[in-house]
Amino acid sequence: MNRQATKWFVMVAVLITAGAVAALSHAAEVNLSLSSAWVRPTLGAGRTTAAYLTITNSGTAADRLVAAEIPHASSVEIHTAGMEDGIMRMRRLEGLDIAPGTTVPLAPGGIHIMVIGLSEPIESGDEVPLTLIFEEAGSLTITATVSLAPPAHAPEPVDPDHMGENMQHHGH
Ligand SMILES: [Cu+2]
Repeated sequence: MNRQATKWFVMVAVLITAGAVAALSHAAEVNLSLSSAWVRPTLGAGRTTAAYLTITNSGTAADRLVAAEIPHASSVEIHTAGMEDGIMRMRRLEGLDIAPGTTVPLAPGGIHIMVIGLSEPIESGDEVPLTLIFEEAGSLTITATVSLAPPAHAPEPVDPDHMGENMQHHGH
């Protein structure tokens, strides 16, 4: 090969390699699974509650939770909770990033699915379909058990002092 030909050969090789890398990155996949879903029963006349679960992305691409649905709820929001000035406060999130290779626990005292304006009460022992909508994976539905306390294998509460009725779910 003369010098000019070598130069072209290298250039073509670089382009082919770049193409292969691009093809590989396009092959990156989201592989989401949902587990340990539970929702608190409504209490008395209250029609607002919270749902929790574990989201695992065992794929190689990121995804983002952007919405959630539960039957008979007027709205369902993604919330985060935390202590601010000694008071447990909740804040609405526009979305929740699920990085590849991570498990994201939604648990009391932390990120949760806020269920607002149920048209009928839900009681312990019921089962409720919880649908999560992701940018890449689309809609995924899991059956959530209605329970006052986290079922076995559910993510640990973020802050046990602020579980249950201590958590203010109104006025936000
Ligand atoms: Cu909330």
